[in-house]
Amino acid sequence: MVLESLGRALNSALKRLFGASVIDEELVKELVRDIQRALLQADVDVNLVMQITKRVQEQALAETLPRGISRREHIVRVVWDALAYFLGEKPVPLTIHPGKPNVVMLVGIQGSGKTTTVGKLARYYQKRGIKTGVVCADNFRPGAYSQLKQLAERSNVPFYGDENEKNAVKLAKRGVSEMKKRGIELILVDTSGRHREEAGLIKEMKDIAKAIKPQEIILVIDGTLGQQAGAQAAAFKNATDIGSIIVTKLDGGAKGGGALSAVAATGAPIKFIGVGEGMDAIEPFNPTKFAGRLLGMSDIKGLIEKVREAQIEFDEDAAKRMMRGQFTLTDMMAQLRQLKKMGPIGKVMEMLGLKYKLPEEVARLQEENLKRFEVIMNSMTKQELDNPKIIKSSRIRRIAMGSGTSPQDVRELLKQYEQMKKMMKTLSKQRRGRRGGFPAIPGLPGM
Ligand SMILES: Nc1nc2c(ncn2[C@@H]2O[C@H](COP(=O)(O)OP(=O)(O)OP(=O)(O)O)[C@@H](O)[C@H]2O)c(=O)[nH]1
Ligand SMILES: [Mg+2]
Repeated sequence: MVLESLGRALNSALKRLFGASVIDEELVKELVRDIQRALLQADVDVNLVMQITKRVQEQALAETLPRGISRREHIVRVVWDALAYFLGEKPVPLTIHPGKPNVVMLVGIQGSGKTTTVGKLARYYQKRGIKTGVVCADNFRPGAYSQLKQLAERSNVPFYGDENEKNAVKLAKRGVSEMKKRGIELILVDTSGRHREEAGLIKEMKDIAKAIKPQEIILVIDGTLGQQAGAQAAAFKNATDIGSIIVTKLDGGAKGGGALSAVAATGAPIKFIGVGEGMDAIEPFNPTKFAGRLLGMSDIKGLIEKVREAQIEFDEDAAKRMMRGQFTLTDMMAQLRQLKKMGPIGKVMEMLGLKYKLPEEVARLQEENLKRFEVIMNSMTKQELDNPKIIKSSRIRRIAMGSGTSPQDVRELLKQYEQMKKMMKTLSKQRRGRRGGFPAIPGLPGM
């Protein structure tokens, strides 16, 4: 597993939580101490460690618990959130415009894993249907040419290189134009790592970048550097505004946590991580998922689902449409499904800061009803679902026949729909009378 030792330590900290009979301040203190120890061992910067654990301490015993979540689950989630936050929170994917040449250049100090990563990325994108090619612009290291050529051949990816060219800028330029001629969509340029420090690296990066105008420059950082990786990331981030980062070797050394958190702290986006020597050992970096895995995903997977469900799936487009008075049967079904998960929709309204008492029948709607509605709706056409007004007697008969229900059942569904539609109208009027928007609550986009 990636960052095995950190994961193990964090997981055993959580086990203490699940094993305890009472959860009190003392236990949270112990938990926090365990987490601190685990993070410091993974070479996470002391200040970051303090911030992470402060967050945990403050939120662990918070007075109100999210609906349906136990104190233990809440604490796991707080820890998980804190870790994700310090790993960068949001994933930032590499943007590739298909059908056009996308030039991506990899730089990094000696031995950081550039060539290997070029090979891995080529394979990764080739597999996903992007025409990918690799360019060897490293004329410094003997063997660089054949190293990349072999990797390319193994994945069946076009390769460009020239062992006799002494000028790296020319080499890069020729390689890129060659790949463009061949209609390659993702052109990955491997550069030399003759530098041992950031300053020299950045000078050469600028020279080559001027010549080939990459849409993105990726700094490859060795994750075994631990928190020292932060300095490299910071220097790089200051030098380019089209930069992102790949942290490699997170399968090895115990310091990967330090490297990831230090890089994330600079604000430079980490797009992939390298997790092994094999050609498939690369993963898009998703801080939230990664944090979950560190904590032992199998243990908290259910929790994540539970929390997600409790956070009300919220389709912003649908909500906006509804507020304009456009409310379809499909919308109703989505609402009813949420209701099933969430308890009374009135509660949802309350959370949105709106006072509305839902008609009793709707609030009491049972699962059985929901299932029948679903069956009935399956026999409707898209037109009917979008515009139930057109459903008159003959259509009602057809739908009842098709779904094995009675016309009365179909009418009941339509009645339910009318009621909810009315409610949406009332809501939307109420909203217009207020100060122009829903207050944002956690987990829900503001409107
Ligand atoms: N365990 C592990 N090893 C890796 C990973 N990425 C690269 N390596 C190894 O690190 C070593 C150096 O990798 P290269 O790709 O040659 O590094 P480079 O940056 O191109 O090196 P130079 O061109 O000399 O600057 C090789 O032995 C790779 O197999 C990784 O994610 N995990
Ligand atoms: Mg190399």
